[in-house]
Amino acid sequence: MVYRARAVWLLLPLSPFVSVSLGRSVGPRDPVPEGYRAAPYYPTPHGGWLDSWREAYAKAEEFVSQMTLAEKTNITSGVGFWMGPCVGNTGSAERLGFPRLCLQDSALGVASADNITAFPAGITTGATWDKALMYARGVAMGKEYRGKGANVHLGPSVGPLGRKPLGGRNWEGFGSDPVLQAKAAALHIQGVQEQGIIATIKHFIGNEQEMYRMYNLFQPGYSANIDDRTLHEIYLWPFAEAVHAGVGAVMTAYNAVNGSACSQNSYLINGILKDELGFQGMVMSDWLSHISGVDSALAGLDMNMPGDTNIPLFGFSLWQYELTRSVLNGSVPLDRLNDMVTRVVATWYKMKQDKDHPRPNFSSNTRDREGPLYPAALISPVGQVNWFVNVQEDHYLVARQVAQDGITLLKNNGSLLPLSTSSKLSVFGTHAQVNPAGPNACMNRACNTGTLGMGWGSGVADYPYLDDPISAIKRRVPDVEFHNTDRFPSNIGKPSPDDVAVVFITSDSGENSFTVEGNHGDRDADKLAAWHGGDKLVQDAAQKYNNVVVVVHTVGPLILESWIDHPSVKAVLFAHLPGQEAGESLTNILFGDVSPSGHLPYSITKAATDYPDSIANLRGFTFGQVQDTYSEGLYIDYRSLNKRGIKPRFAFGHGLSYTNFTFSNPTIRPVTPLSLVPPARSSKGPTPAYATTIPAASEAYWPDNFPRIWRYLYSWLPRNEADDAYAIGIAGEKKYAYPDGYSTVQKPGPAAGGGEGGNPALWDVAWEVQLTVTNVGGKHAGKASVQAYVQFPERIPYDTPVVQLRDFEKTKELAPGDSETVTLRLTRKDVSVWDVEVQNWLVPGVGLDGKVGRYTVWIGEASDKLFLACYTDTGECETELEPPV
Ligand SMILES: *[C@@H]1O[C@H](CO)[C@@H](O)[C@H](O)[C@H]1NC(C)=O
Ligand SMILES: *[C@@H]1O[C@H](CO)[C@@H](O)[C@H](O)[C@H]1NC(C)=O
Ligand SMILES: *[C@@H]1O[C@H](CO)[C@@H](O)[C@H](O)[C@H]1NC(C)=O
Ligand SMILES: *[C@@H]1O[C@H](CO)[C@@H](O)[C@H](O)[C@H]1NC(C)=O
Ligand SMILES: *[C@@H]1O[C@H](CO)[C@@H](O)[C@H](O)[C@H]1NC(C)=O
Ligand SMILES: *[C@@H]1O[C@H](CO)[C@@H](O)[C@H](O)[C@H]1NC(C)=O
Ligand SMILES: CC(=O)N[C@H]1CO[C@H](CO)[C@@H](O)[C@@H]1O
Repeated sequence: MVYRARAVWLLLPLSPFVSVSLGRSVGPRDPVPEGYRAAPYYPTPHGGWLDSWREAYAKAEEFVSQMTLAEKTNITSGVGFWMGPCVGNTGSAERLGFPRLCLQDSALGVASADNITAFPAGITTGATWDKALMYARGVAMGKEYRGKGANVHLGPSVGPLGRKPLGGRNWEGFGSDPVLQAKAAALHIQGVQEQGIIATIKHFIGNEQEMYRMYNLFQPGYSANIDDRTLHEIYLWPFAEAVHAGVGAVMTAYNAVNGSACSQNSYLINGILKDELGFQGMVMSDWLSHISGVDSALAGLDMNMPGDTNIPLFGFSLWQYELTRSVLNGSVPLDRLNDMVTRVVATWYKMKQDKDHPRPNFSSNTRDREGPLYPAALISPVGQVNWFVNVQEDHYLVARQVAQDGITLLKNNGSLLPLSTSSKLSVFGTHAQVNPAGPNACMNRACNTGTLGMGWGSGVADYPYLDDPISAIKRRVPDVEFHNTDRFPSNIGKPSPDDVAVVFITSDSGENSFTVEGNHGDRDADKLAAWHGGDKLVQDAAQKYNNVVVVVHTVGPLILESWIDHPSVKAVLFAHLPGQEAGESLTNILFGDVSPSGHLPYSITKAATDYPDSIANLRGFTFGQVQDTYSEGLYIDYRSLNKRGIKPRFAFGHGLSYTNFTFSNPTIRPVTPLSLVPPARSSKGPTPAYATTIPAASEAYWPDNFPRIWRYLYSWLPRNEADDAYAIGIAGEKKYAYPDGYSTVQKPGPAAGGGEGGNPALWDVAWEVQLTVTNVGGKHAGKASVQAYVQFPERIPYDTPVVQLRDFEKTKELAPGDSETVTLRLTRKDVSVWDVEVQNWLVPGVGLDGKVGRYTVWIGEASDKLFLACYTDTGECETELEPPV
């Protein structure tokens, strides 16, 4: 979420999040369907038991043991909406040298800042299928966050995962498959965190539509009802991989899971995330989703953002001074607060932010040099807030490479592409040109005017510039004819047979804090049709021209049936959401400087109804809590289509090139022998130990004559209130009404855990497949995408999707005739299923004799172009096979 505080009137507490703190009893609700249950899981596992975090925790322990109660509760909470330079600002412990932390959107660049790079969106990055680029984009973004003095990058996003094609924020993530999301996220995190910036994986979990996601006065946020196996094998998978990559922070989702809000769901945070996945960093709430004080702390939340209750700007918080009170009165054990604060401080040490980390030198509230330091205070001290530090370096190159290598050629009949710069070109569509009012004219990009480089909402950044397609085309073909309209002009003369029309169409979506042309975040109005009559524009152009190239800027799949088979529509390029480098990245492809090498990060069906209702449609209004039940289980996107034998128009992973590749000489090699059940985990190492007695009330007293800022959130209490709370705590008679299943006894942790992301043995490489990729096209250089899908053995006691993506690689640019050897890996987890009875990852192919049965590793360029397979039982590989789907 989040807006820029452009004007003081915006600060009036007329927030679009009109909602109140409802505590734990949240209003009338439709019952959660039978069988879905949010089980209690207490207490929060202490952080610090893993070697990889040992040093950071040792430093944190030393540090935290010197902190007072009010210092501790100061840094586990924001200080209020619009109370500092960033979208989230924590309190500080200045006495000890701990700064206010700056948390900043978005997943595609530093939001609301100048002189940054507006990178291509996640979905475009996913479409590159290029690990090196996923990492490089993360490195560049991390450098920009650091240069601006931020501490925490609020990305990457893997939830939504893309279950529903209409979902509003799918474009912030990398595509509708857990493995594509997971590998992209892990590489992004690695790139960002190597720059000393804490990455945040979000939104945990089940945030697959925008509509009804939030709790408010009248209605709880919807409940995503997810069964255990589906959670593990689909939605949790990228989070597990992110934790395995050492991610420093996790943001919870607005919605509920199994009826319990994600910001206070003890099973999810304490159980799944912190115990099973062994997450050692900090868990924050999404903005203004904090609805309980004591309960959320017990459920494992470590930081509330931006600090306010869910009606912001009144100066009220459920933590800060209230958390101080809850510790003094004995309701939140000091042990829990110590763990919360240790997690925050350890994460800060882990990214080495104690060493010369810059302070924020930008303001997300204004672009002026000077401005209020605390805009929400109305009467605020004023000072310099922007230093206009240019952090771009040469990152436009990475941005352009991602935009270019994400461009996905879906169709190229008669090899119309690449175009010659001497062809007579006519360009149609308003989306070829930047918004005439400027690329940032709409707040949070909440309009679809001009070139579409990103969706809308909090997941955006300001464009430093937008290299639009028409400018880039004009640089190549100066006398191009541009028809800046979405209605086909009636006065077009008869084109000659070789003339080419290039038609730009779009589909947009975003966060539901804004409605654009009737779309409430999700694509609920335009659905899977192109906006602004784009499909008609293509049809009209195809009536007139023999050669039509369609360029699609889109947040996700569209239904293309009204024109895709038209003989004049020869070429279709999905350019996804290219960010600032929309122009040259496209012309490099259009005119053949490079071959397209993007592949679809989702399937494009022939009809919206090719998916079951639970995926195809958004959950609409009901009184009470909207129930979004994942009745399709594992079967989303291609898993669903393959199961039901429905051929999509373009399959997941599809993408053409100007050249052709062959895959040859496949070999498979067992690496680590597998057992049915993973080897036993090791037990938890020691964690920091602190005194657990209730601290003195004086640690919470307001200092005398403190110059407080109106509505700013502080962690101190008036002397009498601190004393009263302390008296209750020490007497210990009045007990908090703890939730069912509450306990303070640390658990050894589940068998499936043991390391970051789960049992470390899950990442043992089980098989390695190698093959040779050769460019046999003869004319154009190009990069090939190599995708590995696993098919589970027959006759196992689990229903598994026909094929599931498990690894992918992209070759370097291969000149005609050139080859590259590509290696793909399958881990133990890749060949396991989550057994809900055993509560562990089992390798169902392992028989009673200990031998591993036949897993088939299918290799190809797309999920429906799998002509080559290797078998784990015989160690043989075959080529020229019939694809399994
Ligand atoms: C939701 O309920 C299902 C069915 O009881 C259960 O398998 C699953 O673990 C629950 N998930 C969470 C996160 O509580
Ligand atoms: C909490 O943070 C604020 C803002 O940085 C600071 O003014 C205040 O002194 C801090 N409180 C404590 C107890 O350190
Ligand atoms: C302690 O304070 C918290 C925060 O105000 C409150 O929710 C809780 O009920 C209090 N506990 C007791 C035992 O009074
Ligand atoms: C970028 O920084 C320069 C100063 O280095 C400043 O003049 C310019 O206005 C900034 N750009 C934007 C878009 O704010
Ligand atoms: C491809 O073009 C040929 C003529 O060049 C035409 O016969 C055929 O129908 C076209 N196919 C499609 C799918 O448009
Ligand atoms: C690639 O292979 C296809 C199918 O064999 C063929 O039709 C096409 O002409 C080839 N393209 C190139 C550029 O070699
Ligand atoms: C508040 C702050 O630290 N601002 C710094 C931002 O970066 C510029 C350039 O490095 C410094 O001059 C400012 O002091």
